[in-house]
Amino acid sequence: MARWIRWALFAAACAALGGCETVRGAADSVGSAVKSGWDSLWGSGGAVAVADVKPTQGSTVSGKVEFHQSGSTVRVTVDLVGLAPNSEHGFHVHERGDCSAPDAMSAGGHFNPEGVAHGTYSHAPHHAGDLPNLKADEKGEVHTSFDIDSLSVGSGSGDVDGHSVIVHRDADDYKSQPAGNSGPRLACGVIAAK
Ligand SMILES: [Cu+2]
Repeated sequence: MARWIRWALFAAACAALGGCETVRGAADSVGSAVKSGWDSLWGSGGAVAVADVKPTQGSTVSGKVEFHQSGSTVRVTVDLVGLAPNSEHGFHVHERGDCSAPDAMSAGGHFNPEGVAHGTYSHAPHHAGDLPNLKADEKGEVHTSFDIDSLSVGSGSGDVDGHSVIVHRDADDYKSQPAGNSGPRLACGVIAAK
């Protein structure tokens, strides 16, 4: 706060004196202070990874998933279109960054670096790649975000870089092994760090 008061007094003094080149320099340094505060809020470096999500054969589901490292957690932002209206879908990070098969089975099973059981994303044990079910709105779209502490971006055993995201036809029951009985794969996207 003191910084702002000093700057305001300085700017007022300059204005009173009629023009002052250093006002611009002072304003720039305030701007960079705001930016560094933003960076620390979003964690070291604020690493980001993105997946362009594409439909599997016979599906119309597509969109984008972003992973933002924010301190010790990752904020996952999901934007999808082409789902059935008001439907619910299992959603996970899968082991392999390979969406080449028509049914996306090339992506393998769930990303599970700790070798534990499938479960609910919010209670241990669960796969690092276990995420909350996605709920499509009345237009068949998903626009949501949530925070996950089992994943990371750019470093650590939970690093999403090089893995994939999968959207399933059915809801994940968070119990059935190994994948929550969430059915075939509607869409797949390889996750790449930016
Ligand atoms: Cu899955």
